[in-house]
Amino acid sequence: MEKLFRILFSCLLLVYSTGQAVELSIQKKSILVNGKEASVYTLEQPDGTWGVRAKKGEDFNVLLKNSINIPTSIHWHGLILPNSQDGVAFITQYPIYPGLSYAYRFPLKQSGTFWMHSHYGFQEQNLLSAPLIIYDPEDASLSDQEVILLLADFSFQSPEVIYQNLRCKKNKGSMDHQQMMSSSDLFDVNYDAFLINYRTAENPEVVKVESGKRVRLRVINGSSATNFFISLGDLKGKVIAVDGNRIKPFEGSLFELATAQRIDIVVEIPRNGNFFPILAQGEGTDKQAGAILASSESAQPPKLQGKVDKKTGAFTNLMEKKLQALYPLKRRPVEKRVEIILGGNMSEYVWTLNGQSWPEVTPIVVENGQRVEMIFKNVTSMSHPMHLHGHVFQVTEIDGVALDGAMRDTILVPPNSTIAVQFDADNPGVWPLHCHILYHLEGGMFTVLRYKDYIQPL
Ligand SMILES: [Cu+2]
Repeated sequence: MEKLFRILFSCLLLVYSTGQAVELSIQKKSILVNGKEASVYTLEQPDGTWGVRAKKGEDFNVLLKNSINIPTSIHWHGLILPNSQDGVAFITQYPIYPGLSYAYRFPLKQSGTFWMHSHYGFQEQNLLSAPLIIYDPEDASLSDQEVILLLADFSFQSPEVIYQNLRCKKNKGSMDHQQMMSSSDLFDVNYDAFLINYRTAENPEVVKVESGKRVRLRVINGSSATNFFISLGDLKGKVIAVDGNRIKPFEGSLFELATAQRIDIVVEIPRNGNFFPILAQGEGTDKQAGAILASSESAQPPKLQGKVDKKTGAFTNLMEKKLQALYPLKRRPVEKRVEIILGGNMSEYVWTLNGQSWPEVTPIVVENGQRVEMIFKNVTSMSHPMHLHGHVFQVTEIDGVALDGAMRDTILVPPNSTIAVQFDADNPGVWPLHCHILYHLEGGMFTVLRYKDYIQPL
């Protein structure tokens, strides 16, 4: 009898833990940019929820359906997950073909602001991305409300044409090349508009907030190729996390956010004033996106401009040098040191890691259990946001200065700069390591970190 009860009980437990998968569908979406309609992509649940919200400790349990007419794959950016769930087409899984679904399930070890995006073809350029927020009940006291702001860069030109033009432009000859290099090392593509949550500055999202309350801005740079300066205007902010990882609070009102990075900023809504614009201006450009926090419903929100008078300067790593992890890596000797030269042949728009261009690359091999240091040396005139899948690393050295820097999954390496990061190799698999400027990635700046003796599933 007791045995029967025990069997019944474990059956009940099994049913409970199986849970209901979140249905997430890859769809087309129509948006309005500069008065013109455009067709882009999105990831939505049946009730219209954009992306996924989940809880730390629970399972990420998603049934992903491809409802568009081309193959795709979706990567869960920043998550520490089993290699088979990483969602990169032809590395850890085959693409999901039109009409088919793919089930993802793994325990969520982290909490914070993450995102998801296509890792197939030029789809991410067509805005195939969405927020992925993981809550920890312990974080509830940090703010009274949250606002998710996903940044994007938009062009009416197709990414295929943009890429062809980049290759041709660089080929036009040394004179043009010189001119181009001096004027636009800060960005590759002249976008028609920058967006926050699919909207331009002229047609911004207006979010209701309350005077005296603390709002946690979860800002995600989901752009293809743009670094953004995030301006809080009159508000003062306290950064509490970058790339989903807590840092020691860092105050300011203007922050740098490289492609694919995230920043969580807590702002207190003042009692005087009704509207508080949050602006994101593209590095080296005079264009911006915006959203408005509104503590008044009666007044008319101010007009925001998509184009401003002054272009921004270049990113520096001054902010990065000041960030300190709240939960740093435990100190231990480095057992594997890997130098990675970020290079490129500008005349052909070919980008390289240690002189190699994907897919003709020699994987970086690490052993399970090793403390690994990766030293990125950028010898090009452009900056590169380098992203490692399946791991979180700590920034430990910038241009020869040691630091107890932020824990991240994406680090911007400025021109002529050397940045070292460390992590523990504790997640066996074959993991992409690449520049997140999508046209640099397409131009070859992609390799894999492979665990010794790991058998690649594909
Ligand atoms: Cu790059």
